[in-house]
Amino acid sequence: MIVLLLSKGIGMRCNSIQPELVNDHKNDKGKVLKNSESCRWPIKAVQALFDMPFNDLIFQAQQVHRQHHEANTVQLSTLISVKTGGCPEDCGYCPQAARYHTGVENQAMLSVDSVVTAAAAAKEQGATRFCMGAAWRGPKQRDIESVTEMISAVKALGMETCATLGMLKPGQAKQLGEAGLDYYNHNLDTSPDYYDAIISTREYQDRLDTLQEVRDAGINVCCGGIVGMGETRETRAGLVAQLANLNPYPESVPINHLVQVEGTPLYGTAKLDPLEFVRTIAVARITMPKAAVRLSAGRREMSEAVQALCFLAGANSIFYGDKLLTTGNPEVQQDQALLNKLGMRSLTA
Ligand code: SAM
Ligand code: DTB
Ligand code: SF4
Repeated sequence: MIVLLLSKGIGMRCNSIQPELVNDHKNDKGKVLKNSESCRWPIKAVQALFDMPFNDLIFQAQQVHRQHHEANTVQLSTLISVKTGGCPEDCGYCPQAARYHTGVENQAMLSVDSVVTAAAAAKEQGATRFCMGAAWRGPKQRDIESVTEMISAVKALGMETCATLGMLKPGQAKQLGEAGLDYYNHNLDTSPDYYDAIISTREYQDRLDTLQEVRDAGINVCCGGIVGMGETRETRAGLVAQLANLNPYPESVPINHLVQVEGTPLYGTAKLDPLEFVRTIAVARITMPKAAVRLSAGRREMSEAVQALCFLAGANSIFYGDKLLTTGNPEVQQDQALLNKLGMRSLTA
């Protein structure tokens, strides 16, 4: 039976089969975070959602979606790679890692002018957020100085700003925030138990530490992961549980489908059943009711029907524009046609 639990307190809702209501929350450093009546999602409860009959799961996700969001609205974010390739890390999915031979050409930092031109074009096409990505382990101080210029200039166009620059050292998030950064994207990528199969050059805890820096600087957290990397359903549930148990959970949750790029270790991984991807979106929606759940990388390889199911399952944000960072995304006209066909409208600035 599907139960809707309402907290007795400040009105935070836990929609689920069996979430646990907790008052204090320990983060992974063992630090107790106070003033945080929230839901804790045991992996078993998240797995139980994944295991529901498909129609029941999608129905519940759509109900949760409608309690917290406008049903037919989607937020559009455009990506740009401000520094491409040559990354020292070993993320097994990534075409920008220097150690894999993927054909991605290294490109030095873009100029502020060219970033602003691209942002203005994205705004013209209807994007409300502009996300700047860099192939770094983390930014150096001089990188922060260049990126803060870009952030302020994009912000001045009246767009929301987002950056994804890798791990942040203490103090760096604050500088980005002061420049006008609205969101910082840093993904957990997968569950803690599968993590070592994908990345060895940084720890799971490093990612959690960066997310805490972002939180502490008062910047919105954009944090999600990738599915289709050969993981099990339990691993997908583990990822969603990690995200949902962040306190508070991220404002924005990108669910990426692995884009397989020749030359990366994950190239040739067995394909994930598209309905399992839809389930992941639905479970993210139910466990993080107020978050924007972004149907992220991998849309170009998805049918319109699967994308429509993702929207039905509660996705309400997409990457918009012909390119992600180095790989393709559906053409703008194609996305506009899809949204029209579905009677969906985009958020306006
Ligand atoms: N270098 C920074 C970092 O790793 O934090 C920022 C850019 S990195 C490309 C941002 C995210 O893109 C990764 O964490 C991963 O989740 C996603 N990503 C990278 N390559 C991908 C691929 N081939 N398919 C799906 N998602 C991918
Ligand atoms: C996110 O979660 N997905 C985006 C964004 N955040 C930076 C990146 C997807 C990258 C796909 C592979 C590429 O184009 O290089
Ligand atoms: Fe580097 Fe980011 Fe790619 Fe990892 S995901 S190899 S850190 S660019």
